[in-house]
Amino acid sequence: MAEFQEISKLSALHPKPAGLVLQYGTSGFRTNAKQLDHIMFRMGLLATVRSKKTKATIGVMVTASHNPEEDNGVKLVDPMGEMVTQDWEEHATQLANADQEDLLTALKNIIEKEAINMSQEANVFVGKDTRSSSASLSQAVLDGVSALGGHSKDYGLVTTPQLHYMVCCQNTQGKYGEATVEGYYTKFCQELLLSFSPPCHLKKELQISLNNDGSKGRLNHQCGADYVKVQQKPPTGIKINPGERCCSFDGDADRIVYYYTDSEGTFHLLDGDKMATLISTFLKELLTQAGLDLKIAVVQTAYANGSSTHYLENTMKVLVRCTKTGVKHLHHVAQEFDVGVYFEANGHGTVLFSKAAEEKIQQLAEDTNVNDERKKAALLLRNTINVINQTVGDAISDMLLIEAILAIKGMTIQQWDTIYTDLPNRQLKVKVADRRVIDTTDAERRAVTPAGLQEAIDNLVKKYRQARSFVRPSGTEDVVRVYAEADTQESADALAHEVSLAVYRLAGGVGDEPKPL
Ligand code: G16
Repeated sequence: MAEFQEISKLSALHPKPAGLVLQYGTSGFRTNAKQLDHIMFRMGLLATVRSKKTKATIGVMVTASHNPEEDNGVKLVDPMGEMVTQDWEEHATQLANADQEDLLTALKNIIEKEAINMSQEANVFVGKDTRSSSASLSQAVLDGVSALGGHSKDYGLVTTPQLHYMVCCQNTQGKYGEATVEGYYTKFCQELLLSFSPPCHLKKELQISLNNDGSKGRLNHQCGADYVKVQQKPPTGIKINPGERCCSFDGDADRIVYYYTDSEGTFHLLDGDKMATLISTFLKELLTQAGLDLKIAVVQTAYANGSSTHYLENTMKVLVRCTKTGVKHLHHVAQEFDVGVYFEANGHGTVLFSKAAEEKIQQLAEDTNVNDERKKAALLLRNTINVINQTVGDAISDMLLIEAILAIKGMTIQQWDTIYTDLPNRQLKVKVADRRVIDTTDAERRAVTPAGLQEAIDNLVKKYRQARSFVRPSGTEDVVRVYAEADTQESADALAHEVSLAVYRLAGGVGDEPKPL
């Protein structure tokens, strides 16, 4: 086929460094930007083939999200704006790691296995973040698409959730919204201000001052949602007055965390767990007021603070489910419920409403025979659906939703913070020679390998009160992540350190031994 000759020629312009093997991780491929040119070209090929298979538009986002500026990465977006399915993650790994001379064979294998009709049209949307490497890497994606004769639309600089939104709009023929950046702002921002304005005067109250807007400094360097969450402190160089409500996004704006400092200068973090609690409480109250019998659940990961799970299950009486890290996992579990609120503690999350739930809410909102209280609740629920980006966690849409809820409830960030008290916790990273030696089970809460590691963790946890700890290999950075919580910060820090040492000793640590905090 003519396309295949073209691929041979063009792929030589995007050669794979010999011996380089990269795994499809938590959210696509991610590593130093210098190693990614061939990956991008090949993901352009894969997205084109996926588009032919699904007869729909596919998205490719060039970003390394929370990683340091010098990294980059790629996220593939499926037709309804969700992350690409797991069997295609395997295709992606095959294609990414094929030696230069085997690339065509690897591609043909996928085409054959998936019974792709190559004469089918293909359409790929491409977006990129602000990293300096993103321009040439997104060009490599576009080259891959055109090598297979696919059509592409380059959205340039967009957030990851914006690209997910575009793909969903395109494939629903505009039902979800208009597939433009303007359409995005109209749907999530303008409608929010209009629909929530009468009851809460949000428009008047919401004054935003922007810091670290990308005009200077390095992306995510001592700032951003991941920095604030993991370091448990505000971004460096930002002046915060006591009680001021602040939030930080990550590098591609699919995560958000809130925070403030009190009059004593103590830092308070309101992470994904606190957002899940506020949102699910708000929705549950509205469902009750509306008299709608819809099943609501909160989906978390092992990183969820024990206090949040306890509060949701025991005080809010909300169903809680735990999955592996990665929004793709949370998203799928959330789809099992009428209303599925999913948030990772790191601030990545959204709310999903089933079709049936949306219809019931819509019917009630239009019903002229219901009392005022039910009607008002139904209208608020409908407006809430309109401002949520259901394709993926979205920092902008999440922020507006939180702002609306706080305004409607007349709640300050301090009041929100006191709904429950987080157990002190600590997250650390350990460098090991090969992080794949750690295998986990039970939604990553227990390590199966290397031998003796889980036993060591269990023994360490026993030393502390209200303690819990787990370790898992990161899917976005070359590190093992360690999480610990306990009744005091000193205990959480000590436990995290001791578990880090166990990882270092039993899982092949490299460099210096972890030091106490
Ligand atoms: C990605 C995923 C998140 C995950 C995070 C960290 O976020 O989308 O679901 O929590 O990586 O993953 P890991 O602990 O495996 O490194 P982002 O915002 O970096 O794309």
